[in-house]
Amino acid sequence: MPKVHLLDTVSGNIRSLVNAIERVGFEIEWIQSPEDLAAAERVIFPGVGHFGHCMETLSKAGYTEPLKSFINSGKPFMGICVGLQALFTTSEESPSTPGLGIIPGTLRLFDPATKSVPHIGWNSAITIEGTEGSFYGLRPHSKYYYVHSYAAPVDDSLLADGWDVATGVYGEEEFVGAIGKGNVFATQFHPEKSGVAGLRVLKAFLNDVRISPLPDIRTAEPAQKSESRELTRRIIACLDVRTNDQGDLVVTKGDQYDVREKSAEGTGQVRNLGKPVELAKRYFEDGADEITFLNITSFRNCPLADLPMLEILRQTSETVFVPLTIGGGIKDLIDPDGAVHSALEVATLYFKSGADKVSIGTDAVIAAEEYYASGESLSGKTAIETISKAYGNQAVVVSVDPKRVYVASPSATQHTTIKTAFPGPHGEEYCWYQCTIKGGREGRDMDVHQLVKAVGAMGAGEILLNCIDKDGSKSGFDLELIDAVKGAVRIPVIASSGAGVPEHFVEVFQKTGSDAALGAGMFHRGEYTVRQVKEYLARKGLLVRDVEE
Ligand code: 1PR
Repeated sequence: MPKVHLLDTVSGNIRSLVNAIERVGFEIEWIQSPEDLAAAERVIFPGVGHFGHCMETLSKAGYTEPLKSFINSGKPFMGICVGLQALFTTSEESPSTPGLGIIPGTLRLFDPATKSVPHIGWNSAITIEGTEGSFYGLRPHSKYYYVHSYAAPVDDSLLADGWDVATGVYGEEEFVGAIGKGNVFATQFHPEKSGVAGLRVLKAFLNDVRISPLPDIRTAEPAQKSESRELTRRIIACLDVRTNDQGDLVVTKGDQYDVREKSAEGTGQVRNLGKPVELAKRYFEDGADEITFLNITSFRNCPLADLPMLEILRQTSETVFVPLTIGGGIKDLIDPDGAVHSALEVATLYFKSGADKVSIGTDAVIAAEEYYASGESLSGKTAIETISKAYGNQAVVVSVDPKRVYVASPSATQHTTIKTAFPGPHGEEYCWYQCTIKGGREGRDMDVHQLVKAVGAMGAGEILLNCIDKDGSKSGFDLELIDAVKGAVRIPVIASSGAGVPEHFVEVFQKTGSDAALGAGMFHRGEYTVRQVKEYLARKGLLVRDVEE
């Protein structure tokens, strides 16, 4: 097998990239010291997380000058995500830390006043006319997976300086999605997470097949909606996983979080809807934009290294090239032999096994309670803070499990209420959303507004907004809840719970500002496929990522 050198100084989810490179027929050789760079023929540098942290790690390990020399030697170099950003002069994320300075310019924070930040999801990388000679495998109608808060603005001086630029559009901002000149090629998006379109880019770079000039379609009237240059509507397939009574790891699905079959005799077996790795692969092939695994029983009393979800992720990441999120049990853990592991260690193990994001439920509520008890001061020690500091806030999702508490009037509670169009059992016209922990089994004296504000302050990158009242109901998402949460935070919100038909996805995107929508039961039961949902959205004029074969 031909080889490529991989420089991984800032460890994150490198497994997906390794799997993607192997998938397109190349073998990895690791760069283990700065001296190895001199002998390398082709290098990929997948930076992750914080710009300053990445540059400082490179510098401390002695890589800065050897990396510049490699790039200046004319041998093929590819940067990914922060690996692209590292090529620039500076970043607003860490103004005092210099980048490699190969490309003139400063990375800027997306404007959070007008849209959710980070920018998460599938967007374009469309070449500006006449500038495609340094690119590999990019197609104007393909969508690529981005996750970042800072980006390089599109600047004429880049073009004047001979850089080829491909762009995406987020809200009112146009940003650099890919950039290249001579031997340098870099993508802000993650090719290893961009399905078939991303594998095509990697394969072309590794085989040195540059794209031939393509027309500039930025100003052309899109022939189809899917040609539009913006973020698509993200559809996420969610798999709740646990062991059943026979000891097998299964995908299950509850009604209001009760996952046992109902029978005349009472409570029955845990519902078994399939095998996690198989189902994830099916949803990927069907066009799911992301896959989320929720380990709903957290495998208490299991040593960290033996957690079954680690193997599920390892296997899934071999065939699924879209982002993978893992939730359940992300907190400080004590092994049965007494060994203590921090939440950061737990998350690290998941990232190394193929996860791109971790989702935190119970521990986030406890941390938020402590945040308010301490007068809204940050301890720096919570799982959210430590993981987002190490891996970037885009890697930390907070999964919220709220349920409605009806009240006759707002004055009946100290919590933030909404006036609901669906009154309570005694005609109550108001409700607040109570946060729960331990899979909905325990309600806390905290409302969803308080929770999302606190976790936003701690550095969470995204909210996975479940709703216990709606879970498994097939009656549509709780639009009132989603509206309330969108109004309270700037980070992206994933709508979850209640999807039963494709129309529910259209409704949630048209009537709320939700950034993504998640379905579970309707996919597992085979009532609709992800592809059918996306086709329906497209027919209704909503932009979705086409499934590429
Ligand atoms: O608290 O950090 O250990 O995380 C536990 C995680 O497991 C949380 O994310 C929590 O939401 C989840 N969880 C715990 N118990 C259950 C349960 O069902 N008994 N599942 C559970 C939550 C809810 C959704 C579901 C949607 C869509 N599952 O993710 O997939 O409601 O379903 P639908 O489309 O079929 O309506 P921690």
